[in-house]
Amino acid sequence: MGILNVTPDSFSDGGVADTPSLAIRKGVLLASYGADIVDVGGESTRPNAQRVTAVEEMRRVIPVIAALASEGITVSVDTMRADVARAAVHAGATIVNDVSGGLADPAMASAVAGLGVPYVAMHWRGHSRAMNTFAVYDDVVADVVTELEHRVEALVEAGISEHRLVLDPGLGFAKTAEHNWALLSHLDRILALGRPVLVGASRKSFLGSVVARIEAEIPAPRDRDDLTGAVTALAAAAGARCIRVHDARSTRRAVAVAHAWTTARHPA
Ligand code: PMM
Repeated sequence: MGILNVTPDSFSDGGVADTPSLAIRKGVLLASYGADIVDVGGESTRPNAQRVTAVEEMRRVIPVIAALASEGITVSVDTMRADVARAAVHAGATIVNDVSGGLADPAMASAVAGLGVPYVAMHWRGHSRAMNTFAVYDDVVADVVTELEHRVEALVEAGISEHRLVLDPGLGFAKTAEHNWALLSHLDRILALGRPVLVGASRKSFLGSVVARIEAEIPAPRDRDDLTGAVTALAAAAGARCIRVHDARSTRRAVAVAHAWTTARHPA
């Protein structure tokens, strides 16, 4: 899944694609480099980000989604709002990616049920401006698994069929670096919930913190694609079905390495 943030303020690529024509070009490029899905978002979720209005979010994403879908590209919409999800699917998106797992907008679950599209439900505890204060767990893996289980129950109750649900541990959302590594190293516990798992580690700051132990400087977000590739290979080998990333080409290669590794271990 290639990331297309149509925002002026995302943490690693904000401003790169904040006009529709630049965004469309970047989306086409992501697909040509091997992204199976292009994930279009119009609201930054970086720590301390302020919310934008639904009207502004739609103004940013809808023309881009319509153009990419008309090129035959599979598009997901990264939104916490039911109205934006609905407009995006009408414009050609075929997947809804909600970092709040339906918690930010009480109308989201029934809207997605009505739209009948796959839904990525990420583990989430609160909006970006306050999320760091929620990074408190007894046992992060057990707590995230339990909270995701509760989301699955509520989403199915609202009418989303279980086979359309994809789960995501929500790396960096109300999580410290230690929490993120614990979740990545226990992906099997999230996979045991029985749904496909999406991992979104791309360029996040916990990757930079690893380098601080071996190098003098923490790499800037744009200089973290090799670290993202290492996590991608490990996550794919551990069974993640989808990896959400900024750089599609290096990810495609990392996934190919994971595939070669796992198929050599379990030949058909
Ligand atoms: N991370 C971000 C945005 N959307 N969606 C899912 N499903 N999982 C994530 O981890 C996730 C997401 C924030 O990262 P960005 O600013 O690089 O898009």
